[in-house]
Amino acid sequence: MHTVLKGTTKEVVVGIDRSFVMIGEKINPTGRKKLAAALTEGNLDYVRQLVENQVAWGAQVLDINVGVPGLDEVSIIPKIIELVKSISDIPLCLDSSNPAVLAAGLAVAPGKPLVNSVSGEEKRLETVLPIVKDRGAAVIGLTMDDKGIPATPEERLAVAEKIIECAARIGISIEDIIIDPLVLTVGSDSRAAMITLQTVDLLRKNFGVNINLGASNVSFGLPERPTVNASFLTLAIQMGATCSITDPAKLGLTVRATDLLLGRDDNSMGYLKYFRAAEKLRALEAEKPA
Ligand code: THG
Repeated sequence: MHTVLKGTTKEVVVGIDRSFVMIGEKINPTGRKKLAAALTEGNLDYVRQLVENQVAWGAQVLDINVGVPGLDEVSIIPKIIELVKSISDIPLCLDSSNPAVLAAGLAVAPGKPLVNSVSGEEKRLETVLPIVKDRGAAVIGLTMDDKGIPATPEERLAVAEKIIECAARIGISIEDIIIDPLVLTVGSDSRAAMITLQTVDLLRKNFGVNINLGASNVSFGLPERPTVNASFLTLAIQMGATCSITDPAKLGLTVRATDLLLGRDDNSMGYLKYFRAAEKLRALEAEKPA
């Protein structure tokens, strides 16, 4: 199963037989005061820096979330997308729970974007899926519904099935759906990661669908988060996850090493190329004045 995303010129294929796709998470002001302030003040230099940095570190898609309380997201998201388009030609992942914001973003997004996200909640299925269909976009489906996030892998699988069926009814094919089995923090429930991993396994075996994870969520509240995130992502890729909303500067080497270990990197070319680029970036960053 292949999900094809397109930017202005770049095409990215998500699939179990492809290298794992990193969706850069950093254009998201949640918990990031500096970005929230930059978006509020209309200071696009900082956003530009985050875009360039993530692309340099190997992000193949960029997540765009402009949700700052009190800010008019509908008018800001097109401006941010135009900025990203002027810097990079990679596909975009529009991250909002507000259908009006998604529609405003989809109107200016290049190629074939990814919508983040729909869920099994009735109202969201009704409002988001038609927008996705009209634009010919792909969509992330979260395994939660009107009752919340199910506790068991089997129940999360059932929500995924509902999303896939609703989408099919209005003409969105399963190739254009990426299921996100949701990661909660292991800091508050030590079984949280296992439940997500088991859901990944069921999704792969039952539907063969592409699977995304917001891998950084797993480590909230814990020390040494990148290590926890990297360990989790490795396990998830082995189980069948095919893309992740993540920080490529922190997780890139782990992701390319996992591709190599799983036989998805002929002659280690992807890993070696990534390693050399990362070495150069680190040297540049070390030279920069603080
Ligand atoms: N699934 C889907 N979409 C998502 C998520 C998901 N979108 C939002 C989120 N989860 C993924 N994005 C982030 C972005 C940042 C962080 C975690 C997830 C994060 N930020 C650090 C913090 O808050 O402490 C700040 C790090 C920094 O400053 O660089 O951890 O699960 N479909």
